[in-house]
Amino acid sequence: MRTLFISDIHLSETRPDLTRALLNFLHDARSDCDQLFLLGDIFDAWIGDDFIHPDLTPVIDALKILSEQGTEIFFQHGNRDFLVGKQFASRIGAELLPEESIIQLPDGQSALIMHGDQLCIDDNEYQQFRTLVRNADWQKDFLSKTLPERLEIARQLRAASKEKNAEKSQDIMDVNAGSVQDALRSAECQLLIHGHTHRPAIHQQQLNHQAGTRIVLGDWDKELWYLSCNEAGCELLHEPISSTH
Ligand SMILES: [Mn+2]
Repeated sequence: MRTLFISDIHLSETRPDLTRALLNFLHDARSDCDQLFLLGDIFDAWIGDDFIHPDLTPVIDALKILSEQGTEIFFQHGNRDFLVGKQFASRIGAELLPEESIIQLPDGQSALIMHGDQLCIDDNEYQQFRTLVRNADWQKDFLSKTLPERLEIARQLRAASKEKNAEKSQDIMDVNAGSVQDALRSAECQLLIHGHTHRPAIHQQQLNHQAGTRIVLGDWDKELWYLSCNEAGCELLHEPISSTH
């Protein structure tokens, strides 16, 4: 039994090396992956299931093949691809998960999984934005616009976020320790798995006098990161991404 977790690949037509790396990763996963969890920001932008950049269709096909061959695929939204919908999920044979889910790992441990942006509560500005764009009416209104309109809004939002983030301290953009504890306490879990911060690590922390663990997945840039879990436990792994072939 093998379960894999990936997040923050930020696939886009501007990074064909990331698309190739993911295609290789999914190909390798075919032989022995029972469950694949996509924990958000797999795509750098998503403006609706009705528009997928042609350069990304090989990824869609590879995910579909993987699910058809028996790997269960689960998808959680990130702050970039929060508009991924049921249509896309069914196209790849994946199940869309709520933004916080509790799952069981092959070693029997329960884990709370999420993208992780909801833990960054010190970033007030971002949390306000998150509330806005996660609102069903806002999403419905956005998706009813024409493709050129949606592309333009997405471009503006990205530019604004880049500008704002440049002014923010690193601490503000990391998770808030209290929100991690609250999340684990209310889920009654000792293990949290998330992405988003691009700070891959395994943190041990104290929770109500009990040991808690927080595993942070890495983003894909020069290296690809994944968490691999089997009956013996979990390993956070990384490999270089080749830009040449
Ligand atoms: Mn993110």
